[in-house]
Amino acid sequence: MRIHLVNPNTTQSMTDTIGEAGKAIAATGTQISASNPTSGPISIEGHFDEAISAVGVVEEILRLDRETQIDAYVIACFGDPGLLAAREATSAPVIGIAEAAFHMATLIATRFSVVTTLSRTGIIAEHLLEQYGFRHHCRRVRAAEIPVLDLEEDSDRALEKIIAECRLARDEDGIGAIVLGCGGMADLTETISYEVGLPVVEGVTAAVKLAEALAGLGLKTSKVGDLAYPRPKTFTGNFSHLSGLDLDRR
Ligand code: 5HY
Repeated sequence: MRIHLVNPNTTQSMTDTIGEAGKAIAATGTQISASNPTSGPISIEGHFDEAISAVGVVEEILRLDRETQIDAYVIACFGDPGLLAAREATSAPVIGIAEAAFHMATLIATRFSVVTTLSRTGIIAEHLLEQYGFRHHCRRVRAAEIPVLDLEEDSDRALEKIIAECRLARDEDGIGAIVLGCGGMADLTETISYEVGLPVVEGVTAAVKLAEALAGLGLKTSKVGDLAYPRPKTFTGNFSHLSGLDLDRR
């Protein structure tokens, strides 16, 4: 089985962190690969970055489906950018790390809090909690107030701040688990869980295991209704290469 992780930001070192975290927990027989778009934001820290990155996510999935056989995709950014568009574009399952982490957290705790990077992106997680139906399971979306790339460039200080916020969540929120709110935190799960004394659910690893389950069951994205392949049409300008794209016939 092949699972491909798409890092929607364009920072290769974070893509490497994400890929290594996926490989570390993949089952025997599961091949993990990872990539990021060549064009797009180096980090995703708000609605504007999310919108731009979503195109790159879908283009990466179109490219990989053209070039090889992928059994499932993971969108490795906590805003799940481009998730439904990606599901239109491929028949493989596509899992966002936020939805994966929320699902997993509700299986081990009745209440959890999210700890993400910047408070300005917290609303994105709140919107997803509502959209996915987990709003009443989440007590609070917190932020360590660290720029996303500090996870790569100032990792010791970033870890300290994340642990401190997780400890506040443990002491104040009445929760049983923590959800880490950034793909770049994929290698921090064990350390944070040890330091905080709570189960920690991290989206990349949760999504890989869910992807293995879906692919193992032979389940693919439904092509009936709104997730059917996009209707072929003309695209203009920078997207003209998508004109006449007829994925049904591929
Ligand atoms: C992520 N940004 O997972 C999000 C985290 C965030 O570049 N990868 C990013 O803070 O929204």
